[in-house]
Amino acid sequence: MERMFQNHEVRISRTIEGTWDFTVVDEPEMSAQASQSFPYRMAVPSCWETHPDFSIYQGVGAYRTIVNIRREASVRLIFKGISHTAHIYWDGVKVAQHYNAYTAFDVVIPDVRPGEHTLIVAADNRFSEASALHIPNDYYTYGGIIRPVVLEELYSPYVRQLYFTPEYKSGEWSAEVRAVVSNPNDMERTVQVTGTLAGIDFSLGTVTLAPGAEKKLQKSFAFPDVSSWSPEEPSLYQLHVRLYEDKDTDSPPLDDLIERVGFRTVTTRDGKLQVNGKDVVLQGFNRHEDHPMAGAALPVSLMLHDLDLMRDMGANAVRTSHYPNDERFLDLCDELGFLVWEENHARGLSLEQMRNPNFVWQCEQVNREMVEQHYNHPSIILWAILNECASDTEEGREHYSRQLGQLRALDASRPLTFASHHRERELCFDLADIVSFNLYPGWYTDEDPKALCEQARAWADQAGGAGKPMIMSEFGGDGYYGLRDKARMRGTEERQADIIEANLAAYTSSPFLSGMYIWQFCDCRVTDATGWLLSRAGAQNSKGIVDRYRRPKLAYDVVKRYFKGSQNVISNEL
Ligand code: ADA
Repeated sequence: MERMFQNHEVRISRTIEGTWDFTVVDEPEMSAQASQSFPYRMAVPSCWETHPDFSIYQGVGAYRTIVNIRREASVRLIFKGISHTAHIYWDGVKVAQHYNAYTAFDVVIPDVRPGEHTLIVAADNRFSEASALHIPNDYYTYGGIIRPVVLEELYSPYVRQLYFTPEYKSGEWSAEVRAVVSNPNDMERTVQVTGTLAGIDFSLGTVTLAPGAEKKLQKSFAFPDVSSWSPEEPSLYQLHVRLYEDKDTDSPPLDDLIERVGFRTVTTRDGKLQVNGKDVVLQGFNRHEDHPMAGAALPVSLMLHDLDLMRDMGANAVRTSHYPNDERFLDLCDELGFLVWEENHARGLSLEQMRNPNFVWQCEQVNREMVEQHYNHPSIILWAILNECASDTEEGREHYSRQLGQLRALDASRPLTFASHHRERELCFDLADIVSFNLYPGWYTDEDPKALCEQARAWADQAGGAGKPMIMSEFGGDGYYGLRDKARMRGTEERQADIIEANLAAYTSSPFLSGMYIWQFCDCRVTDATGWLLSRAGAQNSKGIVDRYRRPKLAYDVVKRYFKGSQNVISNEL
């Protein structure tokens, strides 16, 4: 299942799950050669590292399956995530290519005959100059079809995308609904677009589409009787948009799309962050999509287990470090009322790495796809970019400025931030709505967390961040699961618990903070390489509060004590 709710009542849509034929090849195009054999079976979705023969394989993996089309249609394939570069072949012909593991892409194949067709997906997870964002790093770039694949049969214009923007004014909810309608056919079509939300029927109007054209329709409507979405009561509604033949809404609809939405606002005011006008303090975790048995392709049960553990510790927030997450995880956050910081894909890129000729377009694409695809999740309250990149340089600043501008143009309804480790050298705080610091007192430095946090506030104030809310976006320390010692030396669970305690004691008692995210929820696999960062013992980042199998370390109860003990909603205004 590709989402946690049904997306269509009219459109014929199915996920192509199960096992596909699999092989490894030297280069993607070899996968579509008629002579190519596929001796393995591989689960879809999954990471190939979970197969015993490919646990450390980096290269090209080719997947093949046969799909059956019942009657002539345009076929739309949606790939929710292929790591990291995808090459798609339909009946031996290349139809699409896409970079980045963490965002979806689609391809429409017109006039597909009824019968059997061969779909081949070549996934490439090699590091090279062609990839500016997937690089050797402090997390692992897995290989394969890591998120669901959806096949849709289109017989008419279709609703490609919906955007829902709630607004609260004079004590009442309204919302702007924007529909993007596409015509995959080779003749002009005129369709009517209607919708339903919370029992209210509305019309978005009529649109005429030339062959291959796409148009947007948008209108605002009042929804007087809905309940707000909030962390305490995450009320969700189905937004169901249907297409009809022009002037003929009595006939059955031609197409439909269902989104699930929530009514809430996010604002920043007086140096604080508000959800529905109430000041909130985010208390949560940085989380990598990583599990020893599943790699980056966690099944829904394990995603939910992660959120259940976070909730058990009293967390109300999660940061999708350092890339856009699986939509099903975001769906679960919508359902459970988690507040999500979602960020684009980048971690710790130096200025030299940002000069990769592919950096600009690859960032532009991941930013656009992240916002377009995840726009409707009420749980997402912040967008962020470029974790720990070169925001301390004038040249880096140009990238931060352009990317934050791009996000603002795509979505004016959410505040923007980025996580900085540049301390007093930071040059970009004036560009963001919220200032966020990654600082590791007690681990990488010997500083006192409270004094450092106050110092960080002063740095932000001097560097263009005055009056903006502030978040401690990363802090923590290594704790090797099972390594316990009364001496509490570095790396023991005891020492990690001490570091977490000192940091949480400081931040939960700092009234000027709007949030804190522990680094990190679970231990994660990292690139196995040399160099100070990547030579991590066991090729894993061991700063998890639970280990890779989600077994709690000693720090778990410390977090629980602090997160459950403090009040995360400070005032009630709405
Ligand atoms: C950084 C970075 C994380 C992780 C962490 C650490 O701040 O953003 O991805 O590498 O440090 O464990 O050192």
